[in-house]
Amino acid sequence: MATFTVDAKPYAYNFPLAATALLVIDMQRDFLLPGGFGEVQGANLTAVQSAIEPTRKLLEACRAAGLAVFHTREGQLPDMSDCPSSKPYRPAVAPGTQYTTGIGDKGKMGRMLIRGEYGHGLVDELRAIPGEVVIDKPGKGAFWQTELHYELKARGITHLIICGVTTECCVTATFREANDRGFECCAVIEATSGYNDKVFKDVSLGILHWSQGLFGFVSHLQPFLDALHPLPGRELSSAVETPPQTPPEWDGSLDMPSLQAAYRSGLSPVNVVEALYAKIEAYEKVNPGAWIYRVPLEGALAMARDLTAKFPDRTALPPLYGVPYTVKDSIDVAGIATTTACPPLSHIATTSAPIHDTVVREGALFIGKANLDQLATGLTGQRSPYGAPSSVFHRSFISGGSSSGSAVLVGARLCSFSLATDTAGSGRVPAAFNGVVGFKPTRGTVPFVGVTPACLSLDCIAVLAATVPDARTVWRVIDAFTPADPYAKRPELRYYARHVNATGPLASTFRFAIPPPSALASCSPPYRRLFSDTVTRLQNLGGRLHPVDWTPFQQASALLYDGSFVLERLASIPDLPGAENSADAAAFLTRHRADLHPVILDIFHAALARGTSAVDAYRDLQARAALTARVRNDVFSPGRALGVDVLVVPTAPTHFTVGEVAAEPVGRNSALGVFTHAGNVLDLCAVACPAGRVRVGELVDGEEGEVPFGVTFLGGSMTDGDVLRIAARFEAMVRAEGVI
Ligand code: TIU
Repeated sequence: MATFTVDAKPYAYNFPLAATALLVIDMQRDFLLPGGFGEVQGANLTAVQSAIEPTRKLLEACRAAGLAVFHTREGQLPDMSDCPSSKPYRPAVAPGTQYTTGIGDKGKMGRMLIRGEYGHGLVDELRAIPGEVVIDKPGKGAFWQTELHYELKARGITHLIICGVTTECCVTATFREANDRGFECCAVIEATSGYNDKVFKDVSLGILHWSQGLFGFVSHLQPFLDALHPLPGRELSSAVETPPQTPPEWDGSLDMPSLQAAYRSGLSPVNVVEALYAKIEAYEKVNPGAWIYRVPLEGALAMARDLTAKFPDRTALPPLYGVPYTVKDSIDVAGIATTTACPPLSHIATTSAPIHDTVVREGALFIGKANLDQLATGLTGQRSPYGAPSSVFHRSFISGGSSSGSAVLVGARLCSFSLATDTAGSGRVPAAFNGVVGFKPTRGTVPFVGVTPACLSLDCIAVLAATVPDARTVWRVIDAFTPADPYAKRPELRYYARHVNATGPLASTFRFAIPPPSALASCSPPYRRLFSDTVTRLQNLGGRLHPVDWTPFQQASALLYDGSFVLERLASIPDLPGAENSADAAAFLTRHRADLHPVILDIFHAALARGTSAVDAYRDLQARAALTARVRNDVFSPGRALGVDVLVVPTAPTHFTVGEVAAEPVGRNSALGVFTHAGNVLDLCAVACPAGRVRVGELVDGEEGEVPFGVTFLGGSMTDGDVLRIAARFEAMVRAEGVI
């Protein structure tokens, strides 16, 4: 990772570009312009405004260098329910107070320091652009009652360049809080100011770096401008007000950073769509069955043209601008059928899933809906009436499922990402078999709304993408608390997260566990060998191997298909328009015999035949709670000495051929999930990554070619940011070694 150095106090400040964010504190009208709260406080506004221009320069340089940018705004909710009484009361009752008005009172720019009022907004010079994060905070420090820590960790940020107003108040309060959380911070002298700089500024900043860096570092602006500018391939936005002079460069790659760089240099999404559709047509002849619906070329071109009209400023493009994407066909897109690969369930969606609307709003180009195992039930990709695509690597090998089409389309580079689902491994197994990344965030963080469920209490959205950073980019867009999702995690859970290790040996150390030899024995010989290579690589990356009690994972896995949860799949089948008694699972199966995949029918009939009682179901729920608590407390316990950061497993135990699955469709399907089934039962997050290649002759005598091998990093609930960081480091290593 490129690391930059600037002169600073108490000594040089080093910051890794990809792990650094600029944090601009409270550059709001209320603090900086006449008639706001700053004026009420008796501030010399001209003095405080002196920070605006240096902050603008710093912001421009950081944007041009591709740094993450965060802005904060101080303000209360309109009903002030988030405002401690002392905040307005203390100054108001002070003897001889100058305050005749205060927080919540009407001023010239609306109610002072109230969210949504004009004065609460950022000054025009420092407005946030698409893709930048704006954190609304009720207090002085930016971490209290906000998602700042979660958002920083979600992006793998460990270093903060801090500026804004006021130095003596919110800037240093936030700086000190960030320090406790492990962030390595540097304040920028010219880009911060306060209401009494003569008395406070030097002292406030001096305390930060006193005593060999009590809280962190302080530097001047110029060293940052020198360090950040110019970076190869980037231009300062002020320099590109005229159209680019050189033709746009695009290497044809759909990786998001390549696309974004090409769009910034003038490439049109129209050209991308044209090139892509030619490729799609050609691939259809090679490996059909990945699509259920494709947006016609004319429609895609129209959307691409709309995008260019909507975002004319190439220096301020949203994070998914012009990024072609697909959805698994259990996710609703208004006006298009959602089939869930189950014709009796097919219906034209009247509204889109919120995640679809969100990615489109952030610039993504929707090009179609991907095939899946019927009812999102299966890990093979062999259970759909719309065909069975094979692995993008080899015609004889399965694509994996249930998100079969999603993984194939990303693997064949026919879209940059696909939104899919993962209940028992449906986003991970196909990722492994097509050499792509499958990220299953913590359940209940990404809204599962507008999606036909497979097993509602275990369902989770998954992102399939070419790389870990791409999956992370999509996740940052769709990760949002949604009250409409009854399984949404409480938003407060985002307020707490473990500290970061920003510097020193601990910054690259992590603790990991692996399945015991008895569990790994289910892997094919090449998979065992490649997994062993993975363990060595992780140790070389700084990972320390810890023992783990495998029983809860094994028991959780068994609960999924041997217990009552398989019946929840029947309970999850939504009411069918016009059908009577559709909640009656047995009647549904009988009525739609002809339309259901024979393997799916067998699975459900077998589950019903077990005669599971309500007592069994409650026992399973209790077992799930007990196992989840055990794993939370004893395995992924990041605050404790014995906890591990990640459990690393082979994503699947082997890769079957189409013929092998046809010969034993249920048994081989179950075998595939041995390392994925427990994920959602135990409330874990998971990142499946490519980790090597297998010569297929090692799996099937006489076959030629290669198929990918993948591993999955599983982490405790809400530790997605940490798990992605480890996975990204591993991915960079295997990429650099050329083994994927
Ligand atoms: N009052 C004061 O000096 N500052 C604040 O209330 N907020 C910030 O510093 N942003």
